[in-house]
Amino acid sequence: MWSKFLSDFHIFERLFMDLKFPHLGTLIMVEDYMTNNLKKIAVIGMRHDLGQNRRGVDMGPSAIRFANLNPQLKELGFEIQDHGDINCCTFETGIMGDPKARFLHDIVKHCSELRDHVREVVSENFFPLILGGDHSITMGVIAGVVSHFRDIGLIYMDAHGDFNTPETSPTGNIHGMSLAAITGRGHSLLTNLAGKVPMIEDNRVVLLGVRKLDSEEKRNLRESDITVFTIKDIDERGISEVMKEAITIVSRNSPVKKFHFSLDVDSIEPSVAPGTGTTVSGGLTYREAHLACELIAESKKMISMDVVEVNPILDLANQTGKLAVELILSSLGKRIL
Ligand SMILES: [Mn+2]
Repeated sequence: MWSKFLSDFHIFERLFMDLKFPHLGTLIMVEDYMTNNLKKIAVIGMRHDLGQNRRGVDMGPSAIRFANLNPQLKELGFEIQDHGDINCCTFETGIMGDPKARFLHDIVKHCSELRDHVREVVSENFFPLILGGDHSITMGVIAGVVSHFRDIGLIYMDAHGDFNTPETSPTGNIHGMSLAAITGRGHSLLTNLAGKVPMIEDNRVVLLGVRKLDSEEKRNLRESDITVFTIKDIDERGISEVMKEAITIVSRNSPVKKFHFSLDVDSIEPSVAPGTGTTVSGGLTYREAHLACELIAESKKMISMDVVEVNPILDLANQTGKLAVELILSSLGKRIL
């Protein structure tokens, strides 16, 4: 009866959207979502490595599942629907095209497919958990989430800024352009993935854990309204204080008070997370990473999550795959006591 009532509400929500009362539509949607929130998880693997040039990150979803993801999520009380992997081109079958934005058209195609898939699971009241793949997939994830929930915030945890455009990128690797595209900067095929530009406004975005930026990226980030907490901020203030402020910022500036969490495992210290392509020393410690995730769980405001850049070929006996699972569990509410 209750679910029938809620599904009828969906119709009203759509009507409100169509009638250009987006906030009213969003409010109803969030109420609806919260009644089911965090009960059902849709796991989607994205075997995608065209956004960078180290082979192996396409095997990330297997490594994470192999580290016992689904049984442990079930143990936490979730209903799991594993959608398997979205198949993507490989270096051999893709077309590199313009070296300033390598594999652009293939990446747009894959991200569009992922966007549609994410939108569908979100509309069915599933929490989308996306396993990468390189960080370019986050453009597709966010495009899917914002085409259902408008105006969400974003916590982007990364050693890098991912704030390049084809004009500024020293490598042409699109995984270094994700955050720029999400906030409306760069190639129009990427920025337009959600059909609205930007997908997320700067003031709803926190970039956290950064310790390596290209010079143009640095300038563009300074000029943006994105809040950046570098590793120095974390050293000085502690991860707890920084993370709480990050959650406040992304929720305060989001009318729906919800955010997406994008976790690049290279944000963590390479001795703890060696299985990733672009390591930078001096990252988050094991405990800092866990505490960050635990605080996210406590906020109860995370609406979707992706974990990216796990590269089993560079890993040591799946240490980084196992870490990814632990951090997913912490983000979804696993507690010590
Ligand atoms: Mn990244």
